[in-house]
Amino acid sequence: MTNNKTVLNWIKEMTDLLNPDRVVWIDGSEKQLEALRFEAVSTGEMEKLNEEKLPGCYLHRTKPNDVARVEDRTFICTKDEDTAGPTNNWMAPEKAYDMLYNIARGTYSGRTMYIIPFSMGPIGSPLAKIGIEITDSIYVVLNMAIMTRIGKEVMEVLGDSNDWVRGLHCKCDVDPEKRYICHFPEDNAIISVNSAYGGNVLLGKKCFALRIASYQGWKEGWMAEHMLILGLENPKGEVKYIAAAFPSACGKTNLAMLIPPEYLKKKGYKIWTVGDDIAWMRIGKDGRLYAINPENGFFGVAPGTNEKSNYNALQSATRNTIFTNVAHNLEDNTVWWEGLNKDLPQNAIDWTGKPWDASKFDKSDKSTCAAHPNSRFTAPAKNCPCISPEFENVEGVPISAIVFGGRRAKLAPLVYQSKDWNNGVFVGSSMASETTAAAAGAVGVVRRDPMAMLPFCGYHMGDYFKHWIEIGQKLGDKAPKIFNVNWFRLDDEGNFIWPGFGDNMRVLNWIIDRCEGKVEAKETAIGYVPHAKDIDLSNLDFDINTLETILDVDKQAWIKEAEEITEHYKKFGDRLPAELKKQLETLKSKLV
Ligand code: GTP
Ligand code: SPV
Ligand code: MN
Repeated sequence: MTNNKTVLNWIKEMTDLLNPDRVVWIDGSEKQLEALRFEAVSTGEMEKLNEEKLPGCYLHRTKPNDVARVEDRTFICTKDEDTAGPTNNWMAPEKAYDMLYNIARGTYSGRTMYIIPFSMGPIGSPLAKIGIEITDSIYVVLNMAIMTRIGKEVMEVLGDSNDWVRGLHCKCDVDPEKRYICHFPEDNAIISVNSAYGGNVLLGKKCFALRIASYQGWKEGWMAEHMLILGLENPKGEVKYIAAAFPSACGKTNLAMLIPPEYLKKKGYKIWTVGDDIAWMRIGKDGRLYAINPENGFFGVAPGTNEKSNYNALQSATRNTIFTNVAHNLEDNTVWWEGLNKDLPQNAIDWTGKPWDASKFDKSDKSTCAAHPNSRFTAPAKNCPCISPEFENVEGVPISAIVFGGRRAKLAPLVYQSKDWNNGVFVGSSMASETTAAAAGAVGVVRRDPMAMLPFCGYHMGDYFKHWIEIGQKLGDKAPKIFNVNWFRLDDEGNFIWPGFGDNMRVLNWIIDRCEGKVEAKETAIGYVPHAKDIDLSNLDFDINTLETILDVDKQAWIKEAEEITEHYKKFGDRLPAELKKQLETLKSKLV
């Protein structure tokens, strides 16, 4: 498929190492993909679902020990340990290559090696980047075919260039003890062994588009961020774009595909989805910040997705979709998950492959769930009813607002605006969130997750903050405004106070109004907080006094928070930008 020497040499080296029985180049043709689907079904790797209800859809189960990203086994392998920084696991490159090649050696024997050329971003776009993933998993090939642009054309665009990312994936024995997800930003290389779960093995996604790309962006003057991108259309037909960073399983897909409340919809408000997980952003010719979504599909959380919470995601997953670790409803050969609807399937197989007993289901006990809490759908972006007309725009869309957010049962107000760019960088750098099922480990623990990039930043986070500050300096007065949101405040009984989902539109409208200078706000120690009357609560059964409680800035609680941020900042030592130190001091002085 190519004469590119750098590619052919690498393939030769990998073939010698892995010893496959067969080598297959993925050309991107529907014929080849269909043959692979057929093969995966015949070996039991995937199950074909009801062709009438879910055309072109398949179900896959991973091993129970392999259901989420493994952050403690994820490494940044730079020559200097300091380049990886205090928030990443580090391994010396020679040691890592040695160990990984020993694990991978000969593991493709009796198997087929698939070579997937893929483009992150529209093929040929000046903002796009190319990768090649080698894998022994058909599941990976078929997911990559949805999540990225793949095939022959990618190799044509690459030509003789050496500017591409080498991705090696080996399923091996899916042994958690030998599972490693390693990144070599200085070599443009990724090696992932002993896993078959999405975030660990779809190497275009977190591994390339965030960990490697964040490093590239640092070197080349752009940004790779864990952000959704949406367009908000007002009744005049004007569209403003917002990029938002929330940690894993904290609502990016939901916000990106939001349907406004009925009365706002009638007025003419509409949301367009550009991306739901990753944004690559750079300064455009006019000096504004432009973003593209490097992906071509959605790898979305299934549980909780339903007609009401996220109609557009559900629609996206009605055809040509791969479901992973959801329940198999044998009644009609479809899928089910907690929160899809109230009809608990009476004849179903749970995500571990065992018959599911609906009578024992207890929402609060995860072990009784039919679908894994991190079960996912892989759906083509073009299926999404609200996909933005700008989705394929090679220049990207201009960003008016950047929004940070996380899960905070207490403290963080529903929404506030930072005072300026550097203050916004401070807000992002100090954000915290309760952990979710998207990564292996404890769930519900508050941790600092700067810019929602803690598990995804491919270099020293102090340098990453500095990079943000420098981008802001270049943008000057054309910089997007920076906000923080929290949909997840809980009452004393543990219920979410804010209705969330579609009603988040009310908050987005305030954000855009602030960007356009159309609405006043209350200045507080942490930033500009809305006057409760300015959040439109029309046609909503939600009391303005309750809204006041979630807009409140509790000084005592923030004093404690500032102390925790001080601790958090200590990790970065002298790589913490002076601008951020100053921001923290200013906050403290305003809280006394
Ligand atoms: P990743 O794909 O892991 O990066 O996750 P994500 O950030 O795209 O999260 P997603 O939109 O899939 O939402 C994850 C969970 O948060 C789901 O269970 C949603 O139901 C829930 N969620 C999303 N938005 C809201 C909201 O506004 N309020 C509440 N209470 N829950 C929400
Ligand atoms: C996340 O965890 O942020 C995801 C899913 O988007 S994964 O691809 O597994 O990283
Ligand atoms: Mn994500």
